[in-house]
Amino acid sequence: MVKIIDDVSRTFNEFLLLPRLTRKEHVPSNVSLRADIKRYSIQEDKDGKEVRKCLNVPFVSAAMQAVSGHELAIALARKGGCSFIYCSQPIDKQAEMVRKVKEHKAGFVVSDSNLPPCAKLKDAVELRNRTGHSTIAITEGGKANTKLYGLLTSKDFWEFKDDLEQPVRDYCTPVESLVLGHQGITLQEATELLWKNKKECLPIVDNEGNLVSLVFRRDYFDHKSNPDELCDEHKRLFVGAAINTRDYTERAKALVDAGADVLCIDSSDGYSEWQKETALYLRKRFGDIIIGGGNVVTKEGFRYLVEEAQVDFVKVGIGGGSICITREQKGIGRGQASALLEVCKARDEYCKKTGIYVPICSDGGINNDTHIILALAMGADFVMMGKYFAMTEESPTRKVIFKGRTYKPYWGEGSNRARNWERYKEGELGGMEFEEGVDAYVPFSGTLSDKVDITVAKIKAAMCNIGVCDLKELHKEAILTRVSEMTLVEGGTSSVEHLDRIEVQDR
Ligand code: MZP
Repeated sequence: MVKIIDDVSRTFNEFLLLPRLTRKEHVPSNVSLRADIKRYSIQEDKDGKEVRKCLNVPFVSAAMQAVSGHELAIALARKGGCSFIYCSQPIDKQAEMVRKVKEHKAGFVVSDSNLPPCAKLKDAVELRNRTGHSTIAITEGGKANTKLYGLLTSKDFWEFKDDLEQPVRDYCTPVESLVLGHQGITLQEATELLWKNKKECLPIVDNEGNLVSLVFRRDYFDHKSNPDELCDEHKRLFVGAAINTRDYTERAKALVDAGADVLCIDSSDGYSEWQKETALYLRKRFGDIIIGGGNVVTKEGFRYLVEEAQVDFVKVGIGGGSICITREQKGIGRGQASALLEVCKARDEYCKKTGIYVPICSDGGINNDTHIILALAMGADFVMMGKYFAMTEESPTRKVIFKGRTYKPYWGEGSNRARNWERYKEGELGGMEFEEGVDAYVPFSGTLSDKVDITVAKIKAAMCNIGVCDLKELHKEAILTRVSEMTLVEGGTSSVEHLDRIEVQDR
């Protein structure tokens, strides 16, 4: 006979947080958003023997083609979070993305807008529109790490006046006239050269004149203004990578060799023997590396991943993703709030019994900043987001304009579009009869840095209202209330006209 559990499946929108006493020390500058990402022993932590692995902000980006490429991973690590580079691509390409993040030296950018001298101005326009980068390196091979010929910027030609069939070699500033930095130069020295020569961009070359990287004047300030930057012990940016339960032996090795700090087993249903087999292999092969497992939505799933598979953190969520149709297609899943509350309770019980704390990641269904605050209050240590990041400048897709508004494409990993990569690898895909994700567009929301700053400000303000200064206190002190539909209506604006919906006429 089927078993029916008592409560209904609940979502974030059904809850609100109650304010608690705000003391004078509860100001945003005192609030820390550091979040554990690796299991640890409470006792060893108290004795000072444990070096806890933490994110500086509790956000990770979803392992999805439309989300976590190397540019987004760099931008997110600089804000204190971590990206999971997607595994729905060939192993060498994924490893290359990880490598690009690890090799990114703050302020030193490997040029990804390059053309050979014979390319035409129209190619430069096309490249600029595609990447949004206005400085193009002109190199002998048309790619980075070949001999530098010159630099072409938007100021060197006028798209609407010059003949776009002309070669870029006639318009760029040739290498002889450029101020150059030499490989090994420090960021401080490079910045001084930029200031002294009143330049915006300094190409760094090796002894043979090959382009190594570019230093931009604006990046210096950017670097200074990112105090939360998340790095490994060698001061390289922190990055994660997703793996699947099929080619994990080969893939994980390539990713670890490329420098991945965290491996996360990517599956919509992680309560499986494949997941256990994969996690145990990774632990045996790579020792102390951080391993994430999931996704689960029940306490049984949590216990299995923690006790049997011994993962370091557990990802919670099935069917709540903004592009996900798993629940419609298979009838499998659970409201994200219910799933999270049950799994976090199981985590706390496990911690009480064993003294081991296992971080929880709430994955999918974050529709606004309030949902992040609720997820953290419900016990999540950090949240994984797809749509939130797909909307930003740094996601790996091109902007499109539709009816005067700017959008970015966003598609699920279970959509045909995402799964197509395997066709190139092994010919026609066998066995895939239905999709679990859709192919969609999301509104463009600007740079990741600006977006994260606003979200962080809101979370810190809410934590001050609750009277807590860190996430552990939030887990202990938060009090949630369920909301009626009428409470939701009351919470919105009432009987006022929004300026953007009416035409204001000047008198
Ligand atoms: P969201 O932040 O866009 O709401 O959700 C992102 C999450 O949706 C991912 O981290 C992943 O767990 C899940 N996802 C990704 N693709 C699919 C799909 O095609 C999916 N069904 O459910």
